[in-house]
Amino acid sequence: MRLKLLALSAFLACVAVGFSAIAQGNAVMIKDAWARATPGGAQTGAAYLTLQSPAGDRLSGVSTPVAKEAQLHSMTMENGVMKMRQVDGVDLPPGQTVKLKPSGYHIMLMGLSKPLEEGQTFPLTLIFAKAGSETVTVKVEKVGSMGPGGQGGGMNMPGMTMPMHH
Ligand SMILES: [Cu+2]
Repeated sequence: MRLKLLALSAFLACVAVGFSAIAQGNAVMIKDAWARATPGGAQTGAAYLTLQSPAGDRLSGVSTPVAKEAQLHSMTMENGVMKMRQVDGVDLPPGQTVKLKPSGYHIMLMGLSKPLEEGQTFPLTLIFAKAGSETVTVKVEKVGSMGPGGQGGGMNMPGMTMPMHH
């Protein structure tokens, strides 16, 4: 019983830490910001995170000091081929959790000043239409990770290493 309680409070503590970026009012909840390590001399990386806006908002821009340019991209399957495209924003419907993740919306980091290495962190600034800008810390996970904390690391989806249109 005591053990169970301990486990529960540890879980709650994790949840609390995960959501510690919550502020009042229009603020957008941002959590699980992570990126994939970039192999070799790759100059392009991708970052992902989870967003929720109680009032509804729109993610309209991103920037980071580690890359020349950060863009919002969508990824869709077309005729069995993964295609990604730049989008000018990602809508955050009120109260809905929006996950930027591999195979969906993502933040493309173009022109990395140096490779992203597993275990590293870097700042990423998100610009919201209503909430203004918010800077979060992105944690770098393994090459090929499918989620924060290295979920599914090592799983290699051939379609995910896409040829860059740059
Ligand atoms: Cu992309």
